[in-house]
Amino acid sequence: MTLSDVEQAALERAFELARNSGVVHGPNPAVGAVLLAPDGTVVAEGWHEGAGTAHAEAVALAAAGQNARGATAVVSLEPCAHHGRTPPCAHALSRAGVARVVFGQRDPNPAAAGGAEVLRGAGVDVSGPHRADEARAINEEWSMAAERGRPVVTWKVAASLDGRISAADGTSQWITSAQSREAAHQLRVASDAVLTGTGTALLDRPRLTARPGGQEAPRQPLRAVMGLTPLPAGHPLTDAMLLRTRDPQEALHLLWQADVRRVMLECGPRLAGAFLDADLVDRVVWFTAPIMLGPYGLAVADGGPTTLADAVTWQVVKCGRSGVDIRLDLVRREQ
Ligand code: AOF
Ligand code: ZN
Repeated sequence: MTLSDVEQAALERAFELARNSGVVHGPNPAVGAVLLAPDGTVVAEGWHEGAGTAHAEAVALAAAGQNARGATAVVSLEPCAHHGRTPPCAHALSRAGVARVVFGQRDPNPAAAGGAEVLRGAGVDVSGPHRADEARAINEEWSMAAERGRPVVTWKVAASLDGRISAADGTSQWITSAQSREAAHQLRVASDAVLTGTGTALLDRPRLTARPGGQEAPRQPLRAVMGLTPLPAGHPLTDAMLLRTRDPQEALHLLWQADVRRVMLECGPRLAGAFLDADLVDRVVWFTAPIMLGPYGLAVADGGPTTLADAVTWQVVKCGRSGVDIRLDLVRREQ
């Protein structure tokens, strides 16, 4: 299972190609591949540029041509074994005469996994996973989604010290500082979809677009609204994706089918309760403004544990200031 220095360097290079590929959204991972000749020189490199385009291995094989014969393929992710939008890389590698395959992360996508076994079955020497944590970190959210078979959900909350997201009359703009709102737009930029409920849509009339620095980002997340209440004509979200359900699981399934893997949840207290009760919140980004809003406007108004022992504990992974506010980044504590 040990790698030569040349293979180690090639794996590092494959990680770098993946990180620089620009793939940070959508249903496909960032992947890099390097083909090494038997003497250790680099024959070709390749990287993947997103869903529908050739996989990293296929790009490298095409660049190498006949020189792939007898080569070692070093890939950041286990080569795929399935016909998805593109043909299986495991077969392409063995057909091209590649002698050895080194990979970083094992493919967490059940539909595509098994490439290592296919390659071994074809007589190719396979070594991996290597530096799996590092490789996984390149595609952390994509991996989380693949493992769960549903999009990863980040719930963003802008609340007061007393955990309120609106005042008694429903006003909520703006509880948190401009810096926190800017950070929220950055979170939208990093998401495949921004999801809210019809209740919040009707009450706040949010646009849900990503506007970092006050400018519409060139690439916008899908805007999605879930619920059964229709939006009136002229509402800013009538052209958003309408998910006619109140069930978080069903909404996530519909979003998954629309190629969404990273969902940012920006919602009212009832939808938040439904997602929490269904255990479908993976991360929370919680902004606390140093104000008190009184007894109305709870961040979560539905569900919740009936006794303390049943309460979910969250783990604080980051804690810091955001303008005059406090920002907490939390993940669900693994049991
Ligand atoms: C990629 N790029 O370089 C590799 C991938 O629908 P497809 O055919 O593009 O297949 C996507 C799956 O293939 C993906 O989820 C992953 O499991 C596997 N490997 N995908 O997009 C690549 N090597
Ligand atoms: Zn592939």
